[in-house]
Amino acid sequence: MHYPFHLPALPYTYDALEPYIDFQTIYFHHDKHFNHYIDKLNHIIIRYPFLQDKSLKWLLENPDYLPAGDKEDILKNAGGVYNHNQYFNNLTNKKEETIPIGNLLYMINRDFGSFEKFKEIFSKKAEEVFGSGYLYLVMNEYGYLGIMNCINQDTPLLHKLYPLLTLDLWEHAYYLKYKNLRQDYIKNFWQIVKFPIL
Ligand code: MN3
Repeated sequence: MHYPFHLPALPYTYDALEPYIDFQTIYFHHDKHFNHYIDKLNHIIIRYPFLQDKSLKWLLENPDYLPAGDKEDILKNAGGVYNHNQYFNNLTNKKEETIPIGNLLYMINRDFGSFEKFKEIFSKKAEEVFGSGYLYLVMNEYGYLGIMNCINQDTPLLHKLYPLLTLDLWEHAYYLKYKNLRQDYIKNFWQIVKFPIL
């Protein structure tokens, strides 16, 4: 028996993002929801030895090679693993990481006008997301930025777009603390978001 995927450890403690995201939310989101996608994906992959040495990215970028009968379930669960990995790695309790610097700052200024303008547009689009899904800051193969919404567990990878920021807008990401006030969760994202160094 070979289970290729494992739950990665959180890159911070469960309470590190308080008061913006609380211990309980992070615990259930990471140890239960995220882990569930890993278990489900492993249970499908176990039946296909040729998929067991493939990366998550490969599974998501090559849907045509996936076994027809399980293709949708593989994409859904691999997407769940990929999106959660991005999301948790893209949060931080280090204030200095919440501001884009260097190349990324240059690209944000170029493609959105300013960092303030980018935050305004991203927040507005996040508030407009309907149902369960994600909002991403993505980069295309030419190095240009855009904002993209995926529903359920779709990922930008299928469109050759790479997420630089991933905001989980499923209710489980905020409901324990924020209840119906999703806009406050979105507003507080800027307090704990980790911008990558490009
Ligand atoms: Mn989630």
